Amino acid sequence: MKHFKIQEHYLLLNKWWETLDLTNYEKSFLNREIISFNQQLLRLKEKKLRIGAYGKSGVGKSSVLNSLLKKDIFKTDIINGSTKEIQSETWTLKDQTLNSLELLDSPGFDFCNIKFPDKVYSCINHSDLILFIVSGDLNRNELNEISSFIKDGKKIILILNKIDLFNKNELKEVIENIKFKLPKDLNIPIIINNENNLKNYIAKLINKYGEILLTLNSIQLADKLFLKIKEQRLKRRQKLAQSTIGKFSTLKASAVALNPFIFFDVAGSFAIDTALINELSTIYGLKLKGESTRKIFKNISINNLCLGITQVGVNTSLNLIKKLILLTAPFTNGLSLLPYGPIAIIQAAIAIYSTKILGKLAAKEIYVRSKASFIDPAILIQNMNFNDPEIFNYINIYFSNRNLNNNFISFLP
Ligand SMILES: Nc1nc2c(ncn2[C@@H]2O[C@H](COP(=O)(O)OP(=O)(O)O)[C@@H](O)[C@H]2O)c(=O)[nH]1
Ligand SMILES: [Mg+2]
Repeated sequence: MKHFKIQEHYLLLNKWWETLDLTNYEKSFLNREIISFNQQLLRLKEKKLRIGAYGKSGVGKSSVLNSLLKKDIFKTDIINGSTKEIQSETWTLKDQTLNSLELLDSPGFDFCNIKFPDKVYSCINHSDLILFIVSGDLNRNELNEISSFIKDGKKIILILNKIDLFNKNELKEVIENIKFKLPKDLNIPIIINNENNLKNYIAKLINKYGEILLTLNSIQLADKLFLKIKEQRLKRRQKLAQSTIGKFSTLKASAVALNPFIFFDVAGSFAIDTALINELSTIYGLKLKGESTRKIFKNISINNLCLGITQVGVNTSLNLIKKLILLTAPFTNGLSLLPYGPIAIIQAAIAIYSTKILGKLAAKEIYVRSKASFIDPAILIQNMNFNDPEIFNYINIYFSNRNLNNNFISFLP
């Protein structure tokens, strides 16, 4: 653990950020996220760890932080707390690898006088470490807040405050109850706020994991921003792709329907499909050479027999009918040309339908291939080695949730 290279991670993350190449629209769309990520990146560079206190009103958040600071910095109040906005204070702890520590005090999450409750959650959610403060057994709201943090991949410590209000047996029971309600696999530490107990625990934890917590949190924030950018880009491409597919369907339908010659379909249809695949790949930023286009085309046709059959099979059988009609035409004095109209319409409908399916499938195929061109900050986390379950478990939870949210198939045409 001593060899953890925080500087190296900062450089990698900074490089990722610089090469991201955001458009002006993206910059204004994600303005808030970008600002807070920049701040985090700066804290990573300066090795500044941020610790946020969170909990209901009146549990003693401000008091706990004051006891850590050994100074009455944050205002406390008998009636449901007096903190109305997030406040911060630098905490000097001796014997640490980090350059500085910052403590954030927050209004109670259940406090109805807060201007922007979402902002409080998201600000504390950006901290590298969360002190979740309670003054007794956990209620349902507290559990909900805790599970949100866990889903967001946050490292939290539960702090039991106001223990002077319990006798020994009651205290034991409260701790048992809390333990029972917390998720078992995460081993969230429950620390009693008793004299120097809490300070010693945090000091030890930061000494061992401070740099890792700061780095992981920075990468996680980068990752969350990355997913947002990706979603936004895919949504924009979805619109473009949809209109391109529409354009090609119409093109093909008219080519098929208007073409009086029976030879058009196979060769002409392939040319249009190839052009569509190429145009879609340009939209998704994937440069395709002729060979890859054919591969995508082949993949789609093999994996989607139905499409192949509608496309080729129906075309051929209709062509056959068309051919027969045309062939018989001279012998029937043009009478048999009459059914040619409806057949052309059916063919055009099939052309539209199959081109739409082809476009959707091609976009999916192209998207999967183009994924490699996104630099994914999560890879940075995967490349970090930690054998410590304390860190490893909560990163795993972050990843399983991330992968659930990282299903971008719905943003494809
Ligand atoms: N009995 C007792 N009261 C406490 C303790 N810690 C804080 N308090 C009191 O609880 C009230 C609310 O504390 P405060 O820190 O303002 O809570 P916050 O709203 O979570 O910031 C204040 O009157 C504090 O004096 C404690 O350990 N024991
Ligand atoms: Mg307070």
